[in-house]
Amino acid sequence: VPVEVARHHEHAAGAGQCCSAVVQAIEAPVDAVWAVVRRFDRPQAYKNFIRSCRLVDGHGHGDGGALAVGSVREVKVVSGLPATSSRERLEILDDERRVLSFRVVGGEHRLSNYRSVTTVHETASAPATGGGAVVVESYVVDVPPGNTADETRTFVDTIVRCNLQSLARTAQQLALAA
Ligand code: A8S
Repeated sequence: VPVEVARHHEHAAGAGQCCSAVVQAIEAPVDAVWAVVRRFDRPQAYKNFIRSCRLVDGHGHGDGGALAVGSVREVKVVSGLPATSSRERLEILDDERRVLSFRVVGGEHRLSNYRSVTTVHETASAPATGGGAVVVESYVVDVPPGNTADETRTFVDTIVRCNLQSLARTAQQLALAA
């Protein structure tokens, strides 16, 4: 992993914050994985806890605007979680190095100041799958009042792991259909 990409995962967790990272191997070409990850306007394509998503503050119009740094999306969360919605701002979208980062800027949930970085890396793989990838997703977040850092990491790691497992299935299907 190039050093300038690895650096994106070095979060400075302040007092009352915690951070962690989840790694997922995917048996699909890196481009198929990145094609799903980069769609800041369509997180529900693989994040099963998201019911719907709409852009609230795109810079410009259409796809280009939706995927520009500074774009803000509002996601509605499925029931059963201690959350109903989240407002998230696109911080980094680097198609060359395959880096996406967003920050939580509002919404009704307990994860204040959540920020994550997702990077997609090419790996050697079985020829049958046409390529292989590894996804690294790291985050930093405030520990909510009444919770410990361990509880917060367990909660968020579970969501992120589910998202990345679903991403693996989605990208593998996409690659098989191509
Ligand atoms: C992501 C990662 C996370 C999303 C969390 C951790 C969230 O959308 C859900 C439940 C919450 O309690 C917080 O990449 C929040 O989406 C599923 C609404 C932010």
